[in-house]
Amino acid sequence: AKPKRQSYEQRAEVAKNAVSKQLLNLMAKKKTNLAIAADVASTKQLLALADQVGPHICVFKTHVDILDTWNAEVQGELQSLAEKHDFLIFEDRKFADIGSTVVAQYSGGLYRIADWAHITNAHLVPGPGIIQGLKQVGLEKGRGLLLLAEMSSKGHLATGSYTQAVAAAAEEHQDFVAGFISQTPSSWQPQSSPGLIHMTPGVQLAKGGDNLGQQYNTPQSVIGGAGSDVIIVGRGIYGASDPRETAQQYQEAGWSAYLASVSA
Ligand code: 5FU
Repeated sequence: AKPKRQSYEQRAEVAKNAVSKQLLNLMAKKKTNLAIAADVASTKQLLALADQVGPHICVFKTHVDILDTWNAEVQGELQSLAEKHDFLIFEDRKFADIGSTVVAQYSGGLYRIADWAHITNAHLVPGPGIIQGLKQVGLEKGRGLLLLAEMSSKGHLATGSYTQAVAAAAEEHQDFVAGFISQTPSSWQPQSSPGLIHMTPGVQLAKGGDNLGQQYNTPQSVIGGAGSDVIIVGRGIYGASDPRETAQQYQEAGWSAYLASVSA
C-alpha cells in the first residue's frame, strides 16, 4: 500500500509563502482541488464561466492573451468573482526570459498581470534570475509562482535532470515559489517540502488526448496515482453541455481521490 499523505490543512501550516498557505486552506474549506482552465475567447464568456463554476473550484486559470477584451473593468469583475466564490486567479503566462525582462512583462504592458493574478508561472530555462525578477515584483504584492517541472504534452523536454533542477530551485525560493506544474510528482518531489503545491494539467474523466499532442489522465490517476494536488481541467469542463454540473463531477472525482490518498 502507498504511504498516507499529509492533509491539505497540515501542509498549510508548514507552507512558507502566503499563496500556498492560502490555497491549501481554501481547498480544505471548500472541499475542492479542481482548477478550471478557462480558455474561452470572449471576455463575456470568461466572466459567465467564472460565476457558473466558481463554487466548485479552488483556482481559475486564465490565458489573458487569448481574450477579445481586457481592461480595468474586466479585471475588476474577475477579481469580484474571485472574492464572491473564494477562488484564486492563476494567469498561465509561462514566463521564460531573463530577470530584467520578466520584471517588465509581469508588472507592466497591457495586462499588468501582477496586479490581479494571485499566481503565475515560469519556465526555469533562463536560470534562477527569472525567479529573482518575478519575485522582485510579486513578493510585496503577496503573489506566488509555480515553476514548470514537467508538461502534459507529448515529447516535452522537461524531464530528468531538468525536473530535478526545478525541484531544487523551488526549495531554495519558497518565500515566493508556491509549487509546480507537474505530471508525476511522486517520482521526484522533494519530500522535505510539503508546503509546495503540485498542479497538473491534461486531465479529463477518460484517458486520451487531442490531435496536437495534449495527453489526458483521469482525476483518480493524477491525484491518487501520480501524487499531485490540483487537477487543471479545460475543455473537459467549458466544452461540456453543462459546465457547472460537469465541474461538480470533476470536483467530486478529485476530492474522493484526495480523501482516499490521505486515509490510505
Ligand atoms: F503547463 C501546461 C501543460 O503542461 N499542459 C497544459 O495543457 C499547461 N497546460 C494548459 O492547461 C494549457 O495551456 C491549457 O490552458 C490547459 C489544458 O487545457 P485542456 O483543454 O484541459 O487540454
